[in-house]
Parts: sequence; structure tokens; C-alpha cells
Amino acid sequence: MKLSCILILAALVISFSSPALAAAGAQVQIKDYKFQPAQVTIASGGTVTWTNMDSIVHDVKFKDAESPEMKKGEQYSKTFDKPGTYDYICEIHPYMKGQVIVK
Ligand SMILES: [Cu+2]
Repeated sequence: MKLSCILILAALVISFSSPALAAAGAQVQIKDYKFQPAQVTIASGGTVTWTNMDSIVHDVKFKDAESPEMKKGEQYSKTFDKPGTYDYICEIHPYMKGQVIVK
């Protein structure tokens, strides 16, 4: 009887804590002329870090911010304090598009 109560409680805790929790931060790889994943969702105050895996130079350009040109292996991080949807591109290859959703 007690064990079944504990199991039910455990199931409740798991079901309440798992649905769509926004991650504190996210990693995006720039690879094969794509942002992977192209869309990340983070919590307000979280940081996204991009890593260029391609041999050619890319950057990350938002309306209000732009990374330096990134060579292979280089990283750029940006912290998002306000909830919203933030679109970005690679300015060198404008068909490369990505999106950060801040909850
Ligand atoms: Cu690029």
C-alpha cells in the first residue's frame, strides 16, 4: 500500500517536471552551411553558443548584434534576457537562417 503511494507520487513528480521545460541554454553547430538545430528554445537569461564546424567562415547576425567572422572551431555566445523570438542569419550566406525562442 505504502509502496504504491510512493510510486504514484513519483509518477506525478515526473509528469509535472518533464513537459517542455525550456533549457537554460543551448548549443548550435554551424555545419554544412546550416545552423543545427535551426531553432532552439531557451529560458530567459539563457545563453546560446554557436560553434563553426565548417572549414569556411560564417557569422551569426541578429538585428541588434553580430558575431565576428568565425573560423572553423571558433565559438560565439549570446545571452538572451527578454522573452521573444529572435531570428538570425549568417551575413556571409544570408540563406542560412536560424531562430532562438526565449521563454
Ligand atoms: Cu555562413
